[in-house]
Amino acid sequence: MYKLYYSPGSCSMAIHVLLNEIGADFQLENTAIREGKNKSEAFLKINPRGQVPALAEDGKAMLEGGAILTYLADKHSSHLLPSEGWARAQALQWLMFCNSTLHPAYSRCFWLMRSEEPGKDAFLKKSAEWVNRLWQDVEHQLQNQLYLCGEECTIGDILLTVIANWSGNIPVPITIGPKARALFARVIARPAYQKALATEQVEYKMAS
Ligand SMILES: N[C@@H](CCC(=O)N[C@@H](CS)C(=O)NCC(=O)O)C(=O)O
Repeated sequence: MYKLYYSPGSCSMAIHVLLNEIGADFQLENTAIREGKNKSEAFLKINPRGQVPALAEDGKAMLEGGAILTYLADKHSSHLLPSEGWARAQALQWLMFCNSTLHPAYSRCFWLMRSEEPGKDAFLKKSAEWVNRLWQDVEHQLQNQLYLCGEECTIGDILLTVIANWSGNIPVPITIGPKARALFARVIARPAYQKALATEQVEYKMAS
């Protein structure tokens, strides 16, 4: 039995969706960031950085969303992560793009929004421009295909869809193209995604 420490709508939602996809036996622990539960003494023992996701299994805890997604997909032989070769390399590349490039680009905006430093508005504008540039890359990738890696959904598409839904929280317009929005519509239509949205009580706002 797994236990997922999550905060509604945050990056941990991608793991929640994957746990549904693979039909895993799991429990959820709401570690709501808005309520400061990620900074509780109990959770800091699991992740001293106070960040979700964390996945507990057999008395051990695993951190870092990209690694958790890869671990679960491999362990449960999920079709959402090809098992070898170029197809796997591409799926990992786009997962890492979401986890290590797009997610930190949004995080930078959120940090700046909370900052009281002089000149923060100019930095926020620049940071949002970078987010928009990354969405242009995604749109380019989707010109002739339905998903990031071709015609099949992979775990990167799920994380991409989760991250996109944060866009309305940034007070600078985030522009996401029609191909990406159509991808989000396909991804959120999956029963596993619908179930996670309902359980976390999150409204999805970015699909076309
Ligand atoms: N690299 C980490 C990033 C995790 C992360 O930034 N999580 C956010 C939610 S999307 C969080 O917990 N933020 C609260 C905080 O940093 O205090 C991962 O992929 O697991």
